[in-house]
Amino acid sequence: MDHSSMKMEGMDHSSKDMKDMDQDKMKGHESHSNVVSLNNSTGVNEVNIPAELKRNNKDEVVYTVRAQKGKTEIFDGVQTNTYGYNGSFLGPMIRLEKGETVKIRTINELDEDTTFHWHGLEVSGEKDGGPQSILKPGEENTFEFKVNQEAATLWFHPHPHGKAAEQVYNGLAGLVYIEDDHSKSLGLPNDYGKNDFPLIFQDRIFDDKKQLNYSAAMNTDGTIGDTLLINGTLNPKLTVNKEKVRLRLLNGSNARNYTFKLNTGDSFLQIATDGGFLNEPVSLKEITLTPSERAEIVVDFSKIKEVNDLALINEDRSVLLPFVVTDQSGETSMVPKKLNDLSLEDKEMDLPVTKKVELFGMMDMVTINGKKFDPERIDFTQKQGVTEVWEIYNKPDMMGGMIHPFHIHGAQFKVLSRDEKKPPENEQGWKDSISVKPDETVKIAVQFKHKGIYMFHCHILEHEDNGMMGQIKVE
Ligand SMILES: [Cu+2]
Repeated sequence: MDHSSMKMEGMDHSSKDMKDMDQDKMKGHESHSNVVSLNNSTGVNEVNIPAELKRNNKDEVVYTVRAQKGKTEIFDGVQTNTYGYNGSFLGPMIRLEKGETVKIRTINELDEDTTFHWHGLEVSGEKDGGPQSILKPGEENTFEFKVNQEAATLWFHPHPHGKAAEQVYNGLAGLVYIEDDHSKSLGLPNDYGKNDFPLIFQDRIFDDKKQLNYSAAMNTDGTIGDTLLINGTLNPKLTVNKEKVRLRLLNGSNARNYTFKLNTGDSFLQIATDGGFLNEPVSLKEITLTPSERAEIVVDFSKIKEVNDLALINEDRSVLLPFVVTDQSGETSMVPKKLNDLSLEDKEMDLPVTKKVELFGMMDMVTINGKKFDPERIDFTQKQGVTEVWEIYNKPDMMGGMIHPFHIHGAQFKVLSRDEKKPPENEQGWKDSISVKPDETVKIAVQFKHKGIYMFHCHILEHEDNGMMGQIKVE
């Protein structure tokens, strides 16, 4: 096709006015440069594994998802007011198979507006559950779609404008697993809750009555807590056998970034990014996930020598998840050398940049291309099925700036470059969210399979609620 006819959309950010500032004087935002540590997990509670949601009907695949209020015993003997899907806190895991047609019935049983957003799912705009798809209290909506993307770990959460952060904080988040023939043939650990575990990391602040008081905890620059919940479990531990174990990590926090590593310094294999398998497993000693990013990793507990006091820890060595390793040797699952065949060096590399996104600001003064979200404004247009290169630039501010995790609805994209350099190996897979550091430029190749209006935004949920969001119309 003729690329010269494609017009540039977005901001011309050729003048990097902050470039000349003394780097030493650039300090990050206080709450993000000096992040409060998480309390160490004491490991007294086995981590809760979300139930797999049952299909309602044998002949057609129908799932029902209800957003509800409830009370949850997070602390022994204390009832905490929480939100959940089909339960009082968080949600179930919904398993989808590539190629099948699925109906999902969504019901709002809250006493406030909400939406059901399918993060990472490639569906048309009106099924995506963005802020334009409000369900009022008592309302429901059923939508049907064909699963048309490869195996991946996705998730769902609310997206009402200005209220997304609070509703997620209160507990609305669930998992979507997509499986396909290829994923089932690989021999990877896939026994749910036995050697294949989802781990949703969320930090919270509890008040002295052990309640989630969002308005008291809220930070306009991103709410950060001192208490870690994994799958809603306080002080979690995970019991595993001496075998290869697949951990599907989801950063479900409002704003906190995590750098996961084993306290022994042992390495692990990353096998999947947000939207599918990497071409080959990547051996890592640590991995950073910003809000909404996922990674599937495989830890071989049969190869780790020091299993006493073994734990998954954060960058600052706070203990996130102690492991209890049994003497039992496990299944003979494997990690094949070849997992996918995504090409990154092909024609996309030569496409011109046709969308420019400039992320800027802090607190409630956050913008994209100098503008705040306006539901009446379409910021970009793109043709269905046509790949365009988006350039995302994180413009520093007087304080230096902070990482913004940039997310596009309705599409999985490829990362072409970070500051004109090849992305790290573990980002050379399908992504729907990408961290962008201050003064960094990230180029991505984006193609939408479906039509409709989609959001793109910062996934620090308070930034999103404060208007760091735009809309693209795919025609
Ligand atoms: Cu942001």
